[in-house]
Amino acid sequence: KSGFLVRKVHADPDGKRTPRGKRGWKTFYAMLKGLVLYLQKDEYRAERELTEEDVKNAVSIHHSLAMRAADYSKRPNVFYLRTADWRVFLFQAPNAEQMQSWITRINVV
Ligand code: I3P
Repeated sequence: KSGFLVRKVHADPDGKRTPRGKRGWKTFYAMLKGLVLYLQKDEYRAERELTEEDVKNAVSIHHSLAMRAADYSKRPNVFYLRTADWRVFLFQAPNAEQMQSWITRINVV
């Protein structure tokens, strides 16, 4: 599965609140491959190799949990992703259907 997602980092490893200055929303082209959610910052190019930055931004979804961010009302179609190391991301999908599809795909693996 792949598509555009807008990401906000809410908590760093161990659940520590991400400091101000690092909490802004950023658009990525996301690709779910196996247990890894790759987030490409640059415009998506299917054939290009992963950059160092891509590797840094990749998120392991092993033992992670995705759920609709029912308590977050500033933007629509936002879901939480809580990882095994207790990081928390918010991701905004382009529409409700895409949001649900990402949640389902992340939680099924
Ligand atoms: C953050 C940015 C986010 C905002 C966040 C700010 O600033 O403005 O959009 O979240 O608020 O800290 P920065 O880019 O300097 O990190 P919202 O869009 O959800 O308001 P927060 O600290 O209350 O999460």
